[in-house]
Amino acid sequence: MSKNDTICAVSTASGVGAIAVIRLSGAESHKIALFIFRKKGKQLDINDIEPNKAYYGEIFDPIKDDKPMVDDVLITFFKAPHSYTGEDSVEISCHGSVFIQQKILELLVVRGCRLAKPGEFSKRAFINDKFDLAQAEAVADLIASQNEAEHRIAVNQLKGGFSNELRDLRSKLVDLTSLLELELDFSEEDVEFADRTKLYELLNTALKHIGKLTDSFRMGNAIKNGIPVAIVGETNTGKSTLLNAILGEERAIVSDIEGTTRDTIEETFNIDGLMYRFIDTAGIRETSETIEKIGIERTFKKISEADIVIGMLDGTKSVKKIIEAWKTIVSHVNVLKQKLLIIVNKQDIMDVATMFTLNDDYIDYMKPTFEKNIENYGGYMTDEYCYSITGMDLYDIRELMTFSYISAKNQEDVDGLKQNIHHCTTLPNIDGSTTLVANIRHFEALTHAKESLEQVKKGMDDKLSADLLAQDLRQALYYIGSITGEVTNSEVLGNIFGRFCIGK
Ligand SMILES: Nc1nc2c(ncn2[C@@H]2O[C@H](COP(=O)(O)OP(=O)(O)OP(=O)(O)O)[C@@H](O)[C@H]2O)c(=O)[nH]1
Ligand SMILES: [Mg+2]
Repeated sequence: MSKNDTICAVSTASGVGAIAVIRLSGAESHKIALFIFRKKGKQLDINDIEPNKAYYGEIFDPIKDDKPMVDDVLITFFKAPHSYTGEDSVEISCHGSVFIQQKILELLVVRGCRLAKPGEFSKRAFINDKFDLAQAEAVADLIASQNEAEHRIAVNQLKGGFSNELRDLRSKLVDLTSLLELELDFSEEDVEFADRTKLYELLNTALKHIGKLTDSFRMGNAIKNGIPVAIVGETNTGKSTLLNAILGEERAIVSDIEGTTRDTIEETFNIDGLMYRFIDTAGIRETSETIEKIGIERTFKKISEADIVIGMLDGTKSVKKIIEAWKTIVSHVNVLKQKLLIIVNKQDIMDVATMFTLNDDYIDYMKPTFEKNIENYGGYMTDEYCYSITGMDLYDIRELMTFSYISAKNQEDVDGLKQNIHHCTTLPNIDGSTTLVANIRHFEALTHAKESLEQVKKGMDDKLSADLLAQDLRQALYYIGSITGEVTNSEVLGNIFGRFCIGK
């Protein structure tokens, strides 16, 4: 299959719409489109076509004797290299009937077009240097973006912010590699062109830079796939009821049988423009049932992966039981890294006395945990002391011990909970210049690059020869270059563009 054959596809979403856009790209695209287009009953000459101008006219079937009209269309011709793909291309805006779309495609194919494969237009754009690989992936992300934060990350990547950062990094490392390689030519003479102190400096800067990018992945990924919020607690506390209340649909099975939810259930939900991934988990309890046990193991795993944990307590239980359940949850959450929201459910039927006791006595219940060593301080907890033993300041601990009350079943105070979730989400300020790594392929490449650079540093500590250092440096360069596509192979390309939709 020739690289330059002319391809065509419907570029708008599949199905019926008000209008649909059919796109052609390749050396023959103008010629082929003109075969089936007429304006005021006349076919146009290819030499009279003005690029970037929309022509109003008809697509007709040139094969049938009476040459019937297929549709009223607007058609635009683009001249290479000034097009999305960098090739001659054409866009036909027709009415959105599926029949019309298929008919036009059929006419184009008869005239020598080939149906495009997924992502083939973007792949051609990449090959013609219209953008690099990271930018091509940003196109896919942009199409898939569902909220403002996701959209901003994609726009930044598309504009080349991320690519420029990588290019900078890469060019510095290339300079270094060349200096090291120069030493190889003079290996007999024991010279060092690459100043080792400078080399250390540069490596440290590069490592810091890459570290910042890889660190941003947790957040970038959360924005892309939804910030993970795990709903956890003992069986029958109402976790599944809460999931349903948040989503506004009966997604999870609710019943008064303990251990109803066996496996985790995940659903995304948008709160004020941010996407959250709510994870309903199997209730925590002692059980000998194998499947339930596996479910509970999964609950613990989901807790550790979540950014926000909703620890749910059953308000109809005794205060003692509630506090025990609370402790179990707290012990599984890394309160320094994760946000924990403690809620007491079933406020509609819970005993008011329980509520008072919980509110008044929680400090006492906390004492054994956080104030164990405090006697030395005469029972007075200072912020500094609190921090030194818990790693948190008093304010945060108080927050951890603040129970809020809801009724998931009656949807009471569920909106307040949603607002709390939104408030406790700490997102970096994403503006046009923020680079967040949101793509697993980029994250992996950066992680490998980091490992290689660390290897170089270690090699320098061990006074390894320039050729060995250069080898690891080249490895790091390879990984960084693989992100933007400066080095790549057809398998990687196939993988990336294969995930695009047809017509993109
Ligand atoms: N009165 C009252 N009952 C509730 C409330 N929330 C849940 N329930 C009831 O509590 C029972 C258990 O609810 P689920 O949502 O299935 O509880 P769960 O925590 O998912 O339970 P497991 O999946 O077994 O861990 C059901 O009978 C619910 O109707 C509430 O706010 N008030
Ligand atoms: Mg459940």
